[in-house]
Amino acid sequence: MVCNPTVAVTVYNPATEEPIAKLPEAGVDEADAAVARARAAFPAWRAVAPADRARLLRRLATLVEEHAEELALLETRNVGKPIADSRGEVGMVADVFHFYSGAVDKHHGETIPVGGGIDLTFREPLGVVGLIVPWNFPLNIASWKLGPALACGNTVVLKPAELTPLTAVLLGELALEAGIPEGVINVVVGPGRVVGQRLAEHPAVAKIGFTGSTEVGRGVMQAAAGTIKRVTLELGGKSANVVFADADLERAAAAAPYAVFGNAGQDCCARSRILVERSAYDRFVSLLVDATAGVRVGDPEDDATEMGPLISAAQRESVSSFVDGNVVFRGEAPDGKGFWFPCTLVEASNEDRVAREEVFGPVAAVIPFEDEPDAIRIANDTPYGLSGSIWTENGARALRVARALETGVLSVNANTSVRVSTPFGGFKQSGFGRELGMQALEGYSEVKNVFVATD
Ligand code: TXE
Repeated sequence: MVCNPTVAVTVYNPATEEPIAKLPEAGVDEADAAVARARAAFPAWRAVAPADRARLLRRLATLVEEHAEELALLETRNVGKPIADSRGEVGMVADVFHFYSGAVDKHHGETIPVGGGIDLTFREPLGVVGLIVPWNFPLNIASWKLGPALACGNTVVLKPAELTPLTAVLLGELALEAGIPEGVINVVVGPGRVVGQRLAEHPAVAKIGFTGSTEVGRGVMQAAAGTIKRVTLELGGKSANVVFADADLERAAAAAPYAVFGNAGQDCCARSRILVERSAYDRFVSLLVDATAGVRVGDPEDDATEMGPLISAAQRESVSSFVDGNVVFRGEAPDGKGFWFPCTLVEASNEDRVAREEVFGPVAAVIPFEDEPDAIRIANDTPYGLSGSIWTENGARALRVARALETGVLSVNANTSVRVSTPFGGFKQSGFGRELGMQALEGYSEVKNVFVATD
């Protein structure tokens, strides 16, 4: 880790509001030092034989598995997410490194038939890449960027969010223990507007992989423009959960709360607009209220907990500002210390602020629609386009609507968005570029075309 020993970042447990760690805070000089170290490490890292690079990533995956409980507990204490969720996320981190370990020698160039010679393409690493990560899935999102970046032979500067740096620091230590050379992964803990901004502007950084708010993403894109950096942006969402009257309503209602209240709603994929066909509206809303009342909110370290607190007091204040309309359900939340907010369902129109802006908290807008074209119109009437779900027993309709929705990731009769081997990313103002799957490798490499004259 690179840091300025004179300034400290204090990290809190959002369930107790107690400080849990104090870390030195990096500034511009430390960001520059990290880039210099990554630059120095690049030639040797790109030259590591593919099988050896794969072995190092595999070793990192194994170390994550061996330290799974420690990582999960750290993530739970720092983010407030239920321990069962943290365990699942750490499992995914190990799977991500296993996947990209296997991808190292499967992402390659081709030969293209041309006249007068032979044409070859190579997949070249970019060099030093800056990875800027948010606080909602700190370790997971770091791994989605680190895996493909390292597999392609890049070196990295990883900037976790100020509120949640702990698992990134531990991951950096595990990478060294795995044998990944010094300087290949540099974790820099510091403010986004200082360290993040510097990485986005730095002439020696070739690419920024960013996840965060659309507003900050826009700024990163502008800062990166000065040096024509490559940019991948995974930004906000306002995704629709579209429930047709011909769906299995019990199943759809049982799943819907977890599609928006998971991670206390602090999820860019949250299906926070629940669109319901008018003819099934009353029945579905009644089932939804019952299912939402069943979400277990409480101590994140309890195995049975399904929803913990929000990340901060500021986040709670921001989420509260969305609840001023027609509340159809408001659940329970613990009293006392911790940034708690109850599961809340609000009846809304798609024009209301709660349906237009990303709440990033456990508040869902329930919106009726008349028929299939109306559902598509409302679902697409948003500047975002990240994820979404379609619930119907009609297979043709499922595919027809899936093709019509302007969004990067969709589930039919399910509410999951993210899998290690499948591409993840947004349309419209939810960003561009894809993470996960083989597609992520495209964003961390350049195609070089070489023509060899043979005539
Ligand atoms: O995100 P930011 P914040 C949304 C969500 C949330 C809001 C604010 O609506 O309420 O954003 O959260 C770094 N140059 N999402 O403030 O600010 C920052 O340090 C470069 C959506 O945490 O976008 C952190 O590491 N980097 C979301 C990262 O950017 C900068 C995830 C994200 O922070 C920077 C999180 C700058 N000028 C929040 N300023 C999602 N889509 O998953 C900040 N950063």
